[in-house]
Amino acid sequence: MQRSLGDRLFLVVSNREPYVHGFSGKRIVCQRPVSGLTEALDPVLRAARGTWVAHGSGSADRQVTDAHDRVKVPSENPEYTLRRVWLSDEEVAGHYRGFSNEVMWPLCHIAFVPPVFRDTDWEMYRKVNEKFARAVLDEVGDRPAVVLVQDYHLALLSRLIKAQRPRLVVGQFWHIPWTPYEVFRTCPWREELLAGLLGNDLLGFHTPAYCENFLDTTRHILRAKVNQKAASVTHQGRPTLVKPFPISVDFARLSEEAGTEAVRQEMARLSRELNLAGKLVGIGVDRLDYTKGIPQRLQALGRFLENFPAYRGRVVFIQAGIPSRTDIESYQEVGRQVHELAAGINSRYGSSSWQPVLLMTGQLSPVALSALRRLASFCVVSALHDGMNLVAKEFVASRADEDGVLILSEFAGAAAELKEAVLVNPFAIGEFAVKINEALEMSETERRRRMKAMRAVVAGHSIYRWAASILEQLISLAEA
Ligand code: GDG
Repeated sequence: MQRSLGDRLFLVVSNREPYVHGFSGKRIVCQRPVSGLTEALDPVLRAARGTWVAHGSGSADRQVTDAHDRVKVPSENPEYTLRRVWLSDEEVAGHYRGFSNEVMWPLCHIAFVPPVFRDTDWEMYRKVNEKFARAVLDEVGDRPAVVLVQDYHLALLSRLIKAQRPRLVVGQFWHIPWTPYEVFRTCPWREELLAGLLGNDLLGFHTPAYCENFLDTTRHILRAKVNQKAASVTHQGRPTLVKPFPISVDFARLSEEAGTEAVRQEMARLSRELNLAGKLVGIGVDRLDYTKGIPQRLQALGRFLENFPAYRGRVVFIQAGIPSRTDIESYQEVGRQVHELAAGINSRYGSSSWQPVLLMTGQLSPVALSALRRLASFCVVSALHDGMNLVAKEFVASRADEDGVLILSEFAGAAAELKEAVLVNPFAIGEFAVKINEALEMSETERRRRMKAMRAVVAGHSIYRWAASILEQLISLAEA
């Protein structure tokens, strides 16, 4: 990465920051947020020694930044610069909670939760995108730079940056799906959002299907000129390349970490405390989000225990589900559903010595997550719609022992690559229950064959390959 960057600054922009400083009593502590995006990009920034511009959301964030709102991270071993953008409560409410999470998120995911379109949120979304543009332009100054904007919170940003610095190379990666145009056209600000995204020189999605949906949307809504063969779309005389870049994980690190003494000890501790000895363990690891299909997963588990009674008393399903976006009603609702379903299954099938479902709602450490992945006979990813889903790839990366079955939703981007997973339609509960049984009945030889094949896929395309291919594409645009 460093070789291909040369003397160019690599600047990443996202709403969420990779390190959050908060108070614990009087002490300042630094935490990593639970987010696929920051998990994926932090190692890239470390390798590139670049700058990350993001909203400073921690209560102690201002205490650790300098006069230019910058702090070096990670604090114990500084490798790159984090430039914080300060947002008022009102801006966060309109931009993040309102427009980003109640319009863009449901609009781009087919999870049957309708978007809530409010003019005031849209105004705030525009305002905050302008604020980010000022911070980026200030960071870049006159330097040669490659800018990589992240995600759906900043759909208008690239166009704003390019309006000031037309020669700057700007790309954007969209971490969530792009829905068919028939869905996207319901958005009252569809033209502005699309024009904002077409301010990019390069726009990346996880899969070819999302790229096609996007191109189709621009053709229908903006009457933009699409060149399928060149994977490009031209609007108001400006071309944007639209390409798939399936995101990944740090395979080598996860694979190695899984074999460490710390993880072995954590496996023993969890096994003891959760009474897992002699049990077949299943896991789910998700933010409590309605797109992740957690209620469907629990329903399928209930059906499985109903239809395959021989497994009663033998299977423990651990759902790590950290609360997310809890100020939005649809998120509170999914949290309630998950708790009710887990309690229902436990009271119906459980006994004084065995609870089939264990919910863990606190934030887990990387070591604990690694231990859970190693303890599992099967991991369930049952998203109703998911850009990629890193949990699936993390599970595969952690299984250096080449065992364990991945049950994966057909509607997660990861299904396009992890073809040796047991694929499910999470809406089809009966079929899903049968797949859980299939996973548990699978022979060791077959489990190993599948896991080996999936490990080869993830190892061959780690997060560094992902970043390098986007960067190479951006640099070749810069040099063109
Ligand atoms: C978006 C897209 C895309 C989860 N629970 C805990 C925890 N996690 C970690 C997981 C994983 C990350 O959070 C979640 O990543 P995902 O990819 O599953 O999902 P999103 O947050 O929705 O991410 C997604 C991603 O962006 C990247 O492009 O794959 O499709 O929606 O790393 O392990 N981590 C900790 N405690 C938990 O309880 N520490």
